[in-house]
Amino acid sequence: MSKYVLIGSAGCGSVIIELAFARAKAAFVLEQIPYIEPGPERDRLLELNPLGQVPTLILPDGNILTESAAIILHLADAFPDAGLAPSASDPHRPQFLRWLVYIVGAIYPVSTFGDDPARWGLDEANQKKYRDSLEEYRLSLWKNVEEVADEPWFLGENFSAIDLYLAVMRNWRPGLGAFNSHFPKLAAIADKIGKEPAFAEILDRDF
Ligand SMILES: N[C@@H](CCC(=O)N[C@@H](CS)C(=O)NCC(=O)O)C(=O)O
Repeated sequence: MSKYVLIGSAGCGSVIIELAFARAKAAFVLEQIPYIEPGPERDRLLELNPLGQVPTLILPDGNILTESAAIILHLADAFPDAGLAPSASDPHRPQFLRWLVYIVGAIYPVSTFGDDPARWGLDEANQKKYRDSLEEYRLSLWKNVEEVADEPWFLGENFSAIDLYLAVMRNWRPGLGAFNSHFPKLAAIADKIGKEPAFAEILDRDF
C-alpha cells in the first residue's frame, strides 16, 4: 500500500507535520532534502510545489498537498482520533481556525522572508536592518498569541495542532531563549509538548 511521503528539511515547518503524524500514530516516509540548494531534489520539489517550500506532502493516492495548515486540516480529517483540530461542533473550533491561520498567514512568512535577506536584492547594511525590523515585527505578532493563550494547552483543556506549531516555531528566530522569556505562556505549552516521548524524539533530533 502507498504511504504518505513528507518532503521536509531539518528544523523546518515539516517538523510540525512529523509531530502530527506521530500524534496520529500514522505511517509516513520522510524525505529530508536541502530545500533551497539547487540540484535534482530542489527541481523535484519545484515540480510538486511551485513555491519550492517544505512541508510538501504526497498523499497515498498521489495527490500533492502543500501549506502546513492545509496538511494539518487534512490529517485532522484523516485521523480524527488524534485530536489535531477541534471538531466542527466544538465551541473551540472558531478560535482554532483563527489562530492556526494567524500563525501560518502572519507569523510564518516573517521567518521565511527573513531566512535569506540577500534574496530581496538588499546590500549588506540593509539586509541587517531588514532582518532586525522583521525580528521586532515578529515579536509583536507572537505577543498577540501570548495574550490569548489558555492553559495547559493553547485552547484550554484539549490539545490541538496549534501546540505543535508552538513547539517548533519557538526555536526559530529570535531563538529559544528570547522566545521563552517574552512568551512564558506559549513556552509552557511548548515545554509540555517536548515532554511527550514521541514528540521529544523528533524535536531533540532537530533543535
Ligand atoms: N505557508 C507555508 C510556508 C512554508 C515555508 O515557508 N517553508 C520554508 C521552510 S521552513 C521554505 O520552504 N522556504 C523556502 C522558500 O520559501 O523559498 C506553510 O505553512 O507550509
